[in-house]
Amino acid sequence: MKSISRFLAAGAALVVLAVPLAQASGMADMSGMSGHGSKSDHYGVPGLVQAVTRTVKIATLDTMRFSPSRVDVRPGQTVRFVIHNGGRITHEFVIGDRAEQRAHEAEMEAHPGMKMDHDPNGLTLPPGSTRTLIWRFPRHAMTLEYACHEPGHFAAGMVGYIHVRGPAVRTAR
Ligand SMILES: [Cu+2]
Repeated sequence: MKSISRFLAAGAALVVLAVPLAQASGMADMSGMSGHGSKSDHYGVPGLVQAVTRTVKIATLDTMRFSPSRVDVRPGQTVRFVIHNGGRITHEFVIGDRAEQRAHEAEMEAHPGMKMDHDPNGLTLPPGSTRTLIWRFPRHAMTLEYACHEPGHFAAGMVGYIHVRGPAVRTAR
């Protein structure tokens, strides 16, 4: 019985995870049709692994920097970010526009130690870890930021820039 209920719990967790992702990609496909939607519509949505056309490696540095600190992508492109923390302290990698980064920073100040892994646009990276985030960028040109919101890091300049520009990528689906 115990294993069955554990199995059911795992299934329920998968459904809970799958629904927001499906909703997010559905919304992105309707971009331009209506102004409302999730807060992340306009800066992209979690991407599907089958849609990845490019991998970008980024390192978090204990000097409160990302390397590289600038990435250029094309509108509509789905990018796999592979983030490596080779340092001695925990860092984050959170994608968003400036308003999202400000809001996230305020949230982290209010709740220190909070782990952001439940947000689809962010990762927490303990020392020595490598993690992956797949993101599909919006179909319009804009500048996004990736930032670390561990206490004091964003204020110290731990932010990078993603320039979405050039001809849009044609997606198969
Ligand atoms: Cu950091």
